[in-house]
Amino acid sequence: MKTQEYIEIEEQYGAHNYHPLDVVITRGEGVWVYDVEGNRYLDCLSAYSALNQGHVHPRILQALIEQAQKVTLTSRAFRNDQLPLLYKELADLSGYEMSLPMNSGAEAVETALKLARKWAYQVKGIPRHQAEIITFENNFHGRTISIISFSSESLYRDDFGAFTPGFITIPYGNSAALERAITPNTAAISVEPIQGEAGVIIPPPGYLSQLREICTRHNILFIADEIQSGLGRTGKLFACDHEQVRPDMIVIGKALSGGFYPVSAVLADRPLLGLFQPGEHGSTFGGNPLGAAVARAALKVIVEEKLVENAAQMGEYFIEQLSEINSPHIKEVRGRGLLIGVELKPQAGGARRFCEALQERGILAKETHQHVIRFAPPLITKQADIDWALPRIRDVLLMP
Ligand code: IF1
Repeated sequence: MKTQEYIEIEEQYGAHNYHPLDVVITRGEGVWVYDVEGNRYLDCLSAYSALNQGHVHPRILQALIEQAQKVTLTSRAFRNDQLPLLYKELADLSGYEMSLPMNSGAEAVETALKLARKWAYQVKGIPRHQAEIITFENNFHGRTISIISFSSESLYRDDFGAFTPGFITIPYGNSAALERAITPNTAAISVEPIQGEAGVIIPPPGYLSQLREICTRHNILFIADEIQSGLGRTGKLFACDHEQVRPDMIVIGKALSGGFYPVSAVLADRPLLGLFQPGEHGSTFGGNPLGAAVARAALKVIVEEKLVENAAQMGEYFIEQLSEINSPHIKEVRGRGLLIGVELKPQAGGARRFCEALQERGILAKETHQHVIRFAPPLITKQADIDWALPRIRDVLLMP
């Protein structure tokens, strides 16, 4: 079947909640994907950072196959022999004493919010049902009703109320705004250390440590959503590490499974994660042995293949080279590690046409927020891959 036939079937039978580029991928390997016509593309999106280890990483594939032949799902009514090892390895890697496994990123964010509320009532002493959680403009934490209740993007929320109460939204990048928003009922802040969906927005230097200081001073939990920025993407294990900030809870997902399987988790120390009692929270698939085995292999690849270090080095090179492109369309090139945004001027006519032109030249990238092209290739990217891409990117950015 040809590309157009797949697209027609998809448009007829599938819900139209996406506007994908017209490329039908049938195979992936490392940093490359192949479409049904046999064309090859450099993947500069990495499934929104879920593919930090690259497509179909052989060691993660092996773990998946081996575990799939043994046992895939036990439910948490019984124990399995993979989850304890994932817990231990996550603790050793992250420095957090405990973790709680879920599946999608949004579920793990919901988990963190529930835990913050429980902490507010049981530990901080906020009157029940009065806890407030502070969030930030242009945030992206997922698609559930509670999460879109604090979205500032009308597309994500306007037709989907009634909303979950208990959330306050303040500007991002301004620590004085946090100071002003705090009340005796403030339980937590939930923040992306770099805002991905908002267009790779990097907060001003010192911002995260200011937030940390304010939270500590007011006895407020610092929840970092590192679902996109974590696990090496920005050249540190966690983006908060750039400012030596240690959140009270870190939410991870995406690359925790190397793109094989949805696995997410909340990381925290025992005084917090120990608050959940049996029955208060859970998930049929969360912590299943297949997901746990895949996550263990995905973490091992990040460490043993030095993907964090590679992201730092390749990111610096990629950003430097992109910054040298002298295009009248470019407003700013910014990024950290291999999470890079090229913001175009409004007159450029939107990032979409540039992404389509990149596709024609064998590079898959995705626009975000109309004017930003996001470059986020897998963390296994080598300099030769970037050198292959650069003249093509330059070509596209020099289009009229
Ligand atoms: C889609 C964006 C990226 C996330 C952060 C939680 C989640 C995400 C920081 C939820 C998910 C994805 C979802 C994907 C598009 C994508 C995205 F453009 F929408 F914002 F990456 F930049 N926290 N981000 O980035 O995780 O429940 O999806 O597993 O199509 O919605 P999830």
